[in-house]
Parts: sequence; structure tokens; C-alpha cells
Amino acid sequence: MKNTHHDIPPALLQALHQARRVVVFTGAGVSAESGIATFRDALTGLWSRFDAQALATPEAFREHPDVVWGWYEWRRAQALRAKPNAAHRAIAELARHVPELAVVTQNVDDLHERAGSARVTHLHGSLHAPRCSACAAPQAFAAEHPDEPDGGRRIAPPACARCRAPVRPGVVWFGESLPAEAWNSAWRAVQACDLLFSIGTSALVYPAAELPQRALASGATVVQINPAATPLDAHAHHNLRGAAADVMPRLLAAAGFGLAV
Ligand code: BJW
Ligand code: ZN
Repeated sequence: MKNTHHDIPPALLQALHQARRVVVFTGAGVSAESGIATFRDALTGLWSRFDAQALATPEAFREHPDVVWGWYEWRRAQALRAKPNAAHRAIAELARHVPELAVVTQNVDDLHERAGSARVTHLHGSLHAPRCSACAAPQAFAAEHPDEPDGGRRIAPPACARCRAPVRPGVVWFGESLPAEAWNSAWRAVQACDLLFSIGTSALVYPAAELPQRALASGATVVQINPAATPLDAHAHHNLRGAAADVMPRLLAAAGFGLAV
């Protein structure tokens, strides 16, 4: 059914053509087709014995630093191998067709940037910016390119160059605050937007999941793109069921925003 846009509602296209400020809020699903497992699927191989929600905590890192560091090195290897997909590219292209567009991502990969998006706010940090767990000094990886077997393995975290405490991933774990600057900038963009896309997120993790709600409260049109149901379904103006890498290019084409795919 190439070149037919029957599933892109005309009201959505109208909102897109009239939008002055657009926020694209993304989650792990946007990187799924780049071969990066979504958060709630990220526990294959060795990690299938663990619970992601339990591993992504300061307590897990304290008690099992080699398990947690090994998990993040495995995911970093995956992210380094991955390439942006058609969804990342469509989001970068969309920015050329609207007056203002901000990407607010929960993802810890850098695929939006590599696809060419200029304004990207990372709410949950990065796989590529380790820091000391005690003194917070930025750290280098022991190996720039981790060579991870597919199943992953336990790896002892390196010691801080300054204070010898274990180096930790530069991500936001459960129970930790989001970086204030990132959160404030996301909140401002969402408050001012007239159109918000929520793409590839289960919309379960707070405070990030407040952003689409905030957009709704301030009168913006909210469009969700996800192959599965989420708590946002009941509130979004438009729910486009499908993979982001499939829906986003079709949406751009339907809007008349050319995109080489
Ligand atoms: C596709 C697709 C395709 C598939 N195309 N789509 C009640 C109880 C306990 C705690 C809380 C509570 N209420 C609130 C909290 C606090 C907690 C929280 O929200 N918990 C909930 C789980 C209930 N939040 C926090 O702790 C936050 N901090 C905080 O609140 O600070 C204040 C505070 C201070 C002190 C004490 C208490 C509070 C911090 C949250 C940090 C989240 N960090 C993580 C880990 C980052 C590092 C890492 O990656 O390891 O961020 S958790 C994880 O979830 C990760 C993600 O960014 C985030 C969101 O996940 P996402 O992106 O939505 O992925 P998935 O896997 O869930 O979903 C993928 C989706 O894609 C699915 O819907 C698929 O259908 C879809 N999909 N293929 C499009 N091809
Ligand atoms: Zn240190």
C-alpha cells in the first residue's frame, strides 16, 4: 500500500501544517528498528535472570556493580553498532518543515543526533558519558569500543581516575532526579508547543510521562505512534498504531514533506 495515506487522519495533517512549535517526545521504541532492544525487552541472554526495573537502580549498582556495569557495556556495544532508522531520519527531516521543533528523548543512545536532529534533550542521560559514582567527575571508558559477546557478561566497573570509586553509567536510574536543565528545557518546550508527538514510549515512567499530559492540558494536539496500547491511548487526539520507522516516513509523505527513504 505504498503511497497511500489512508491511515493518516486529515485533522492530524491540518494540525501539523498549522503547528508553529512541535515537540517530538520519544522512547525506546523509536530505536527498536535500529536493533536496540527496548527497555522492557533489554534483558535477553545473561540478563534474562534479572528484572530491568531492579537493575536500573543505585541499589543494584551498589550490590552488583559487575552485573550492572556489564549490562550497560553490552548495551553500549549495541548502541555503537546501531544506525539511525527511518523514524530518526523522518524526525530530523520534520524539523525542516515546521518553524520550531524540539526532540525530547528518554533514550540513552545518540541516534537522534546521528540522524541529524539539532535540538535533542536527553531526560535519562546517555550510555556514552560515564562518571564517578562518588565525586561525579566525568570518566573515560576502559575500552572505547566494548567487544561484547551477544549474551553479555559481568564486567567490573573501572575506578575513578581521581578518587578510585567505581565509575557508573551516566544515566538516570529509578529514584534519581532527572538532570534539572534537561527537565526544565523539556517542560518549557512542552508548555509552549501546539503539537506533541509521543513516539515509541510505554508512557509508564515518571516524570517523563507527564510531558504528553502537560501538552494536553495546555491545549496542544497530541499524536501517539506505537504498535501497542499505552496509558496515553485514552487521551491522545490521534493514535497511529504501527512501527515508528514505518509510520513516520508515511506521515511526512502524507504531509507533503518530501523525504528520501
Ligand atoms: C515501538 C516499536 C516500534 C516497540 N516503533 N514503538 C510508583 C512506584 C515506584 C516508583 C514510582 C512510582 N511512581 C513514580 C515513581 C518513580 C519512578 C517511576 O516512574 N516509576 C514507574 C515505573 C512507576 N521514576 C523515577 O524514579 C524517576 N525519578 C524520579 O521520579 O525522581 C524523583 C524521586 C526522587 C527520589 C525518590 C523518588 C522519586 C527516574 C526515572 C528514570 C528512568 N530511567 C530509565 C533507565 C535509564 C537508563 C537505562 O536505559 O538503563 O529510563 S527506566 C527506562 O524507562 C528508561 C527509559 O528511558 C524509560 C522509559 O521507557 P520507554 O522508553 O518507554 O521504553 P519501554 O521499553 O517501556 O517501551 C517501549 C515502547 O516502544 C513500548 O510501548 C512498545 O510498544 C513500543 N515499541 N517497538 C514504535 N518499532
Ligand atoms: Zn571520583
